[in-house]
Amino acid sequence: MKVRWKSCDQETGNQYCNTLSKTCDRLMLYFLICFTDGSLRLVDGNYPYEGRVEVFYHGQWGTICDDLWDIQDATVVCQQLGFPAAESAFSATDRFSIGTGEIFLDDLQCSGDESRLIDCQHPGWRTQNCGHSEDAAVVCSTSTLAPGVTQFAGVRSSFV
Ligand SMILES: [Ca+2]
Ligand SMILES: [Ca+2]
Repeated sequence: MKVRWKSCDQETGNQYCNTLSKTCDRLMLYFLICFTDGSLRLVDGNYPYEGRVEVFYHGQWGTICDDLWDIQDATVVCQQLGFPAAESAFSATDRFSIGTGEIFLDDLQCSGDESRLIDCQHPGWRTQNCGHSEDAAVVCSTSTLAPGVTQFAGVRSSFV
């Protein structure tokens, strides 16, 4: 994920960005959130460090099948999101709700050293034989790092 100043929501190539702003006292805080194919998020957890894993592809969020889903795959997910490590890998149905929409990835075979989940061996986008009852989920190790989706972009004074 890249973060930089932009004035409004926009889509360029495979990058989809949203600008969020919040006024806090007299400071205007801007957050720019950008996703590219392969960006990840954790959904439906009770905490930011756990949940069903969703992957971004061609402007949409989709799920990942739990076939061959293990701690090495979860390690790559957690590290891609800015956490130091993974605690567990399991099916979303065990603890969280299942997803909707497309199942984008299946049969992931990570070694644990990859920097992005899509760098792991897999049969290809949308090549899967699963239902949403097999959606993959993780719990990451807690740390002081924020999840990658909420990186701080900048501060501008707006004295009025
Ligand atoms: Ca695996
Ligand atoms: Ca499969």
